[in-house]
Amino acid sequence: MSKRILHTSDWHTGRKLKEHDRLEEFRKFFAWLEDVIARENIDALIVSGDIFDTTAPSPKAQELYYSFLGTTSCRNTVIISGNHDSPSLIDAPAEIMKLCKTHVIGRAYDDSSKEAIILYDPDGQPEFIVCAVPYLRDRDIRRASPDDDPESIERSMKDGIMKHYSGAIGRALEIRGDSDVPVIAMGHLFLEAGRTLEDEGVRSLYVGTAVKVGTDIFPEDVAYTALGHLHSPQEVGRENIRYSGSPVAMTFGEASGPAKTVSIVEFEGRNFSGVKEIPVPVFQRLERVSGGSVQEIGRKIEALGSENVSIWLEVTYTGSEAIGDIQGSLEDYVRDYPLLEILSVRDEGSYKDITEDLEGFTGKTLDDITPERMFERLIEGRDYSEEQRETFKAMYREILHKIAAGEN
Ligand SMILES: [Mn+2]
Repeated sequence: MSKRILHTSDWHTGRKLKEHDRLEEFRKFFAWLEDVIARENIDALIVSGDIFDTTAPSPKAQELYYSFLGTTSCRNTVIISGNHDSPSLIDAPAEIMKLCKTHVIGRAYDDSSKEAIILYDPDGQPEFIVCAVPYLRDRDIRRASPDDDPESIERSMKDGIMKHYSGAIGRALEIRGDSDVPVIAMGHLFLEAGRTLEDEGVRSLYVGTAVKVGTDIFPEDVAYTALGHLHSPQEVGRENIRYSGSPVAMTFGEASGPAKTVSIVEFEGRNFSGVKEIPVPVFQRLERVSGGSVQEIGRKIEALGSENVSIWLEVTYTGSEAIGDIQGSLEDYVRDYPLLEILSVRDEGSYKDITEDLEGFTGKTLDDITPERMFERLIEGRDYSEEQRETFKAMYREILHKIAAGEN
């Protein structure tokens, strides 16, 4: 008989957009998710990190999360923390969560074999073995040394990640033995072949510059690898290694990218037998509008307004003529459409002066330039040796990584 899991990640519950509350969207998402779980006869729910958007989510955001877990019809749930989560906040209710068949792993164990978890079917037989490896922080996998340089840090982090996974997966395969129970690996990390929205021309603050590892850390014996961290749904290398992607568009850039999905994965015996992506409805439309004049932008706003649905707008003015108060000039257009709301206005013209000075940046806005590229540009003109340059770049990447990971 076949068995199925629902794989999702990167909920970022409590996420705000330009200070706009999005709790209503998350409430609708959880209701929709529960419908899918019931309709599709899901045996286990697998959530691969970034449960909350910050390490200190609001009580309202936590209420949505706990209400969903307390009422879901899913028999078993496994949740790991991501780089945005507080490991101790995720772990705090671990014991009480077990009462509702939910396993949470916030902080990595020193002994990673403890992250191999057995899920049981209603007859008390093992149904899945899950390697619930949370996002691995520097201190989880590496001992700092006074001789550290950025390259050795990266190398030892990679080694630490490999070792940690091999402990968890090794234990899971040992438990499985000759049985027919599928082994599922989880992770919140950046695989080398993973695609980010940045590759599609959208800057993403969500990924940062975490250490990347190869797909070879997941042996063929693992039936399925359920990943989180990258927000576009995608398989990496093999059909059974996947990022489910985030269910709610985090930014205007994400909203214009690939459709949001959750993944339903099927197993025959111990083997992966197929995956289908279920598109997540858009609970709040986000649209980018740009134009070289207020009138041009205004016409586009009117066209969206006539659709008569709630739309949040990000407006970009691309004209060269300086306009004092673009937001004010556009209010006349939105006034007639109560369902439209302008969340942000970008004046590309004002960036031009800054970016045109910088060779290679002409015609780009600050949003198109990655922090790494800007830093490279900064040190290019200076009298450093190639070796010094590489060292500075690696140190800079390390800082970005720590910011993205929410570490201090
Ligand atoms: Mn994320």
